[in-house]
Amino acid sequence: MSHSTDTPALRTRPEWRALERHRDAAAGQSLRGLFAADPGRGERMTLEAAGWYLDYSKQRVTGETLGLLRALAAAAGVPERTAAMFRGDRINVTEGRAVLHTALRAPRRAKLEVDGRDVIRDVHEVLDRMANFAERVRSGEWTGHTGRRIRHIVNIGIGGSDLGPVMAFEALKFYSQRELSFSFVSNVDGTHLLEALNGRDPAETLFVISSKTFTTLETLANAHAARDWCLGALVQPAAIARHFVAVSTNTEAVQKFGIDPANMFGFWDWVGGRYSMDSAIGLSTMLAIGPDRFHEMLAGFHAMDSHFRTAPPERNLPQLMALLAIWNGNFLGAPTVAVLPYAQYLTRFPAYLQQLTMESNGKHVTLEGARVDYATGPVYWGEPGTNGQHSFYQLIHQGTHLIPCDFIGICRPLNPLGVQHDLLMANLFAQSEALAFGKTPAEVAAEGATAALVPHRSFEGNRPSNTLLADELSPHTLGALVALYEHSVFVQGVIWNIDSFDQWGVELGKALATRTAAELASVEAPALTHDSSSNALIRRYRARRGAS
Ligand code: G6Q
Repeated sequence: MSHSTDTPALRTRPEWRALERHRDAAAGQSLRGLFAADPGRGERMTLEAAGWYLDYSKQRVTGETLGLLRALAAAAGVPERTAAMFRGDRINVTEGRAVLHTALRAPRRAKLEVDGRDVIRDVHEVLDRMANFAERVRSGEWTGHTGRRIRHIVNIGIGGSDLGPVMAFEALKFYSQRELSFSFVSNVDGTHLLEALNGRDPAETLFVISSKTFTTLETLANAHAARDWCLGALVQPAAIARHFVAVSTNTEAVQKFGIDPANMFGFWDWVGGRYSMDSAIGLSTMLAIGPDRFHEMLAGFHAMDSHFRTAPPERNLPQLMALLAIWNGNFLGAPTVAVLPYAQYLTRFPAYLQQLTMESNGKHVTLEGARVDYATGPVYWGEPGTNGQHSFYQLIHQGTHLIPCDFIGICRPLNPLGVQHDLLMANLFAQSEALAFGKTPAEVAAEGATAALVPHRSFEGNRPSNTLLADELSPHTLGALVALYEHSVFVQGVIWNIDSFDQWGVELGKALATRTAAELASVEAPALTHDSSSNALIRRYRARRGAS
């Protein structure tokens, strides 16, 4: 562990104190004032990397703020910790693991040894096996048990084994093979699986069971139900080998389930679930878009990785995004961030980002185990624009909480339709402008509003936002976008001195339900020893769930 117990507490660092003084001195400063004083701000406060252009001029920062934030990052050891991550040091200290998702997208020629193993060679071996399999399914060479072509692919997984695959499938649907249909089943609610299988023919359906541990309750319950559904029609156990493949690190459990290890695609303990969409967990993505496009996506990830690793702090996009997030959360007190992609294909991106950011940085103790006395990961949420404008934007514009926004837009539409893309983008630009500059009571009055209505129709403005633009939504830009947020999350975690790569809260959930599930299953009324609320809820449920 690079940090010892004498690491200075974050809030006592001189760099943190300097930022507090700077914040207090700038109180009352507004985006209107900042733009008026510096008309070139909108062009200057921008940064471009790996196909993404960030305009951060509508953040409540000046050059001085950024300098102070960079000093904080340096003092917190961001460069050293970044090098340690890329090198394969065990920076996930509570699990004693390396954190090497960046190795998943390193080019074949790259070299990285961890514990004497060439991990890049391992990565490309699996990628090649995935490509071979994906091509066989896509071409129709791989058939089901009765010789029929595979037409439906069902990914069964949850959390990191679902959110990345489903987000990437939606994001890259334009590039997908349309004769194949895809479903993503995660919830242990039987409805999810049954609706996905409704009308499907088992002889044409391939299940990809995605589970790093192959012990996750939801995934195993759905996988067993899927196997029963399959055997209900195809009868012979040999059918499983043609209709089930697994993505996992647990060969023994995969074999026990009945999947041929030849049809298992592996990964490693140094890939965290929420950082795994570019590992074999991306098999469904590769089945959809094909190996070449999948490699383009990996190249996009890698382009952002290289930028993050080598760009100086003043021109480092993930570090900048992280520092803006720290400024908004820790110094301006914003508890949440809204992610607003103006791209229908990015419909699942906010959900994906929720896991990436909140599971990584929703931590309350430092690496050394001390309770933090500052806010850590903010709540991420969002919906694609323009839909959100007709629901929750009201609160962002006129509510009492400060909610920084990340707007994401694409310049060239994949599906041009009349003027609709211009309309979409006009809305994005108009929203960030309105949030930043608002509308003063004088302006509202000048539009003829009655005195009684002026306060209701005024907008304070001064709401900060980022705008991220890419020329097009491609596998490459998607990979770069995900890597941008991954590294931003990492830098924030380094500054907060927390372990961004463990997830004890998820582990708790995995353990908790087991006892209660046994109590629900028992025929005799069990002696319940929970609190009175939980006891009563369990009793009521048992009494009312019906004969089944
Ligand atoms: C991600 C988490 C968690 C995990 C799921 C599924 O970082 O660890 O979301 O991905 O709990 O776990 P399995 O892949 O092991 O089924």
